Amino acid sequence: VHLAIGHEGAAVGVCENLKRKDLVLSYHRSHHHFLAKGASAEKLLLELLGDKKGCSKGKGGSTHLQDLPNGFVASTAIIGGALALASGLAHAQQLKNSKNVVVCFVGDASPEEGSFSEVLNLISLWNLKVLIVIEDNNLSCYTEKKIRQSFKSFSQFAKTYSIPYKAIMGNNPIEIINVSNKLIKQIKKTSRPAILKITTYRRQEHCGPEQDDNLDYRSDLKLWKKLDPIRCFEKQIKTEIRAKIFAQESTKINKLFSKYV
Ligand SMILES: Cc1ncc(C[n+]2csc(CCOP(=O)(O)OP(=O)(O)O)c2C)c(N)n1
Ligand SMILES: [Mg+2]
Repeated sequence: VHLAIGHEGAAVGVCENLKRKDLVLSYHRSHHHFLAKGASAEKLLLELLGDKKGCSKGKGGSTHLQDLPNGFVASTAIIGGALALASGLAHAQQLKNSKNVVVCFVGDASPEEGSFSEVLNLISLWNLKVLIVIEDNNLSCYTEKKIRQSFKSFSQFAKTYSIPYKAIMGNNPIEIINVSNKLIKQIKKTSRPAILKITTYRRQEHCGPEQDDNLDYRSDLKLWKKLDPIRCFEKQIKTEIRAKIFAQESTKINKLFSKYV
């Protein structure tokens, strides 16, 4: 079970802009994408328990989720695997003259796989409506990017294959909604793919519910706990509500004031 605690902003921010018929693919860390695309939380829990009433009849488990009526096509544990499916799915949409966009969520380890470059080449050449969302938590299991990757930025891939690229932080869901809204509109209008890199943080261990701060393989743990997207969103909402209440009250106070002056 690969939990997505800390990654929620990316899933909600992107899926908020999708229609039910738009299609989503995901990787081994996929619970948040499944829920954000409107699939049933109960069916997800039953799936984790291996129950027949689970979204994949209890046979897929955490890493193989599916909800076709809600446009959640599949999650798959093979790194880079979902990307190949996304290009095929988008090609099928193109042949059907469909307006649907295909969103493929991947981790920061996927550009280390050959399929990443192959898929970028194809989706660009064939003008496929694919949005690749890289959830960059800096880790592949327990290994940081700096000792895994020879390239400096994912944008280098985008440039090579002439694909529009945007990089944002993953702690502010409102910003993610706005940026991905523009990208998705652009993909639908131009029929060109795009890449969105979201810098995020994995709160738990690679697998399972534990959080072992003593393993000492992470940088910036304390800072990221403060940047948790749900916490940030809660603060933002409270500030907005306070501002609204103050605006309402101040009109009343001003009226009262003018009555007595
Ligand atoms: C082709 C392939 N190689 C290795 C693995 C083993 N593996 C499973 S998850 C994982 C880490 C992936 O990291 P990332 O893509 O950044 O996703 P994250 O777990 O950080 O969300 C690895 C190496 C795999 N599933 N598939
Ligand atoms: Mg990662």
